[in-house]
Amino acid sequence: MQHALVILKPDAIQRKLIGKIISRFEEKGILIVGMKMTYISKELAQENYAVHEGKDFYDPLIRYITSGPVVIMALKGVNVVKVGRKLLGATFGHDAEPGTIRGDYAISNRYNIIHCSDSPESAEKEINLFFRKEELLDYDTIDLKWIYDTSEGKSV
Ligand code: FUP
Repeated sequence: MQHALVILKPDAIQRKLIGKIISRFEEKGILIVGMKMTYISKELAQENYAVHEGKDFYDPLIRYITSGPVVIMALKGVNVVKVGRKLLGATFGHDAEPGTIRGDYAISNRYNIIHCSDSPESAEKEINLFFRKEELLDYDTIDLKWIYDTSEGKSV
């Protein structure tokens, strides 16, 4: 199984969308294995968005992500990076398809509600950035055998 890091950004919290957004992941069959509500420090934000350093939207992006509490989740599921990115929709709210999280709740280029890792490699890096090992929980839910075919000893 794969992991992905998701951040419900400050606009999601201010607009009281936490429950609705988390439901999308739960209903899809994705397991939440770590979750916290916190502020992101400037240093952590800069590290998380290092690939965008130097771009014109970098400073406002850092201001935005550090502007209020966020909810950070570590997710687990088959191909969960790709699935998570699909659930989010396109980066800009006005581009994102209706039915996706950004498509339903965002219209801005920047205030786009949510972040999800874009590769398994960045997922691992981001999860290590925001969670200590002991904050990631190893458990299954009782519906696992109806979310996946587990009859052959693996989740298909
Ligand atoms: P995504 O992976 O979909 O979150 O998008 P990017 O990594 O390309 O961008 C990271 C964040 O920068 C976006 F979520 C929003 C912000 N951004 C801007 O504010 N302006 C831009 O032109 C592009 C991205």
